[in-house]
Amino acid sequence: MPRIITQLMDEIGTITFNNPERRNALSKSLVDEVIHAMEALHKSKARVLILRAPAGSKVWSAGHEVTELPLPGRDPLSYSDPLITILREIQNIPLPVIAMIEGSIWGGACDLALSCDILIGSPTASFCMTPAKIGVPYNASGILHFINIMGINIAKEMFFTAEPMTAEKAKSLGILNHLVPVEDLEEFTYGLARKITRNSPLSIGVIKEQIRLLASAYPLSPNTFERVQGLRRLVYDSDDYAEGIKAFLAKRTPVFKGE
Ligand code: YXS
Repeated sequence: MPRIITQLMDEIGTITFNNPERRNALSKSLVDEVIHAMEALHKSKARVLILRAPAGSKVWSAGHEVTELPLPGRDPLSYSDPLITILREIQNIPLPVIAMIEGSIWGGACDLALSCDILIGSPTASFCMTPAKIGVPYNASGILHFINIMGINIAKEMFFTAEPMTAEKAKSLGILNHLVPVEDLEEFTYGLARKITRNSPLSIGVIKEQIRLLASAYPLSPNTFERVQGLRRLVYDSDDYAEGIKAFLAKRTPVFKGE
């Protein structure tokens, strides 16, 4: 059973998550299907992509598939992790990717939505960043992404509290480009996509890549990089990281001891 639905009409490619049983959790299989669909739509001359959940969804995506998180001793968000891979794919494809958001977004799926170029949400949208809830050491490029988009203080609050942010708050912070009534979401999103298809795809693709390069232009010395990785290893080697995953799978509140 495919975990996504792919459509192409009027140079607008649509990828719809279609794994409601797992609340569209970003498993390797779902991510692989999305990446394949993005590449196929790009080859089929789509000029803009829309990433969405089915109309009426309560959950846009529940984030990383927790059962696929490695147990202590291995980096849970390594360069080749499916979630990290799809974030790069979205940021690197020379097409605007629009996140059309109905429902709640959790953990790594927030980074997925924020990796899209334009976010359009309905009032049912919410954003909850969960690494601290599970005991995961989020990765450096992901944290930089949040700092760039919402500023340091809001990013800290999202990561430290693991509390959902409402659509209204996300709009006020510029995280959402547009906040529209749920009944208008589809028409508004496709209307904006159509405007993009009328403009120069070459110019758009280059401007997207320029913005990505300029936004990530933070040179890290090797020493700083090694310090970041060492700090993250302390977390993913910890009992707290194991406890966070065990508690999630057992559907109970984790008891973190700070070790
Ligand atoms: O009990 P069954 O077997 O039917 O499975 C349930 C859930 O366990 C499962 N499920 C997930 N499985 C693996 N990974 C997930 N992220 C995940 N989310 C859900 O799907 C089945 C239906 O879920 P259920 O019964 O809870 O649905 P609900 O409608 O009552 O609640 C929907 C949610 C999204 C509020 C709830 O499922 C939820 O809180 N999910 C976890 C959200 C979350 O904490 N995501 C973060 C994943 S970790 C991650 O993204 C990064 C590593 S990080 O944390 O660093 O950002």
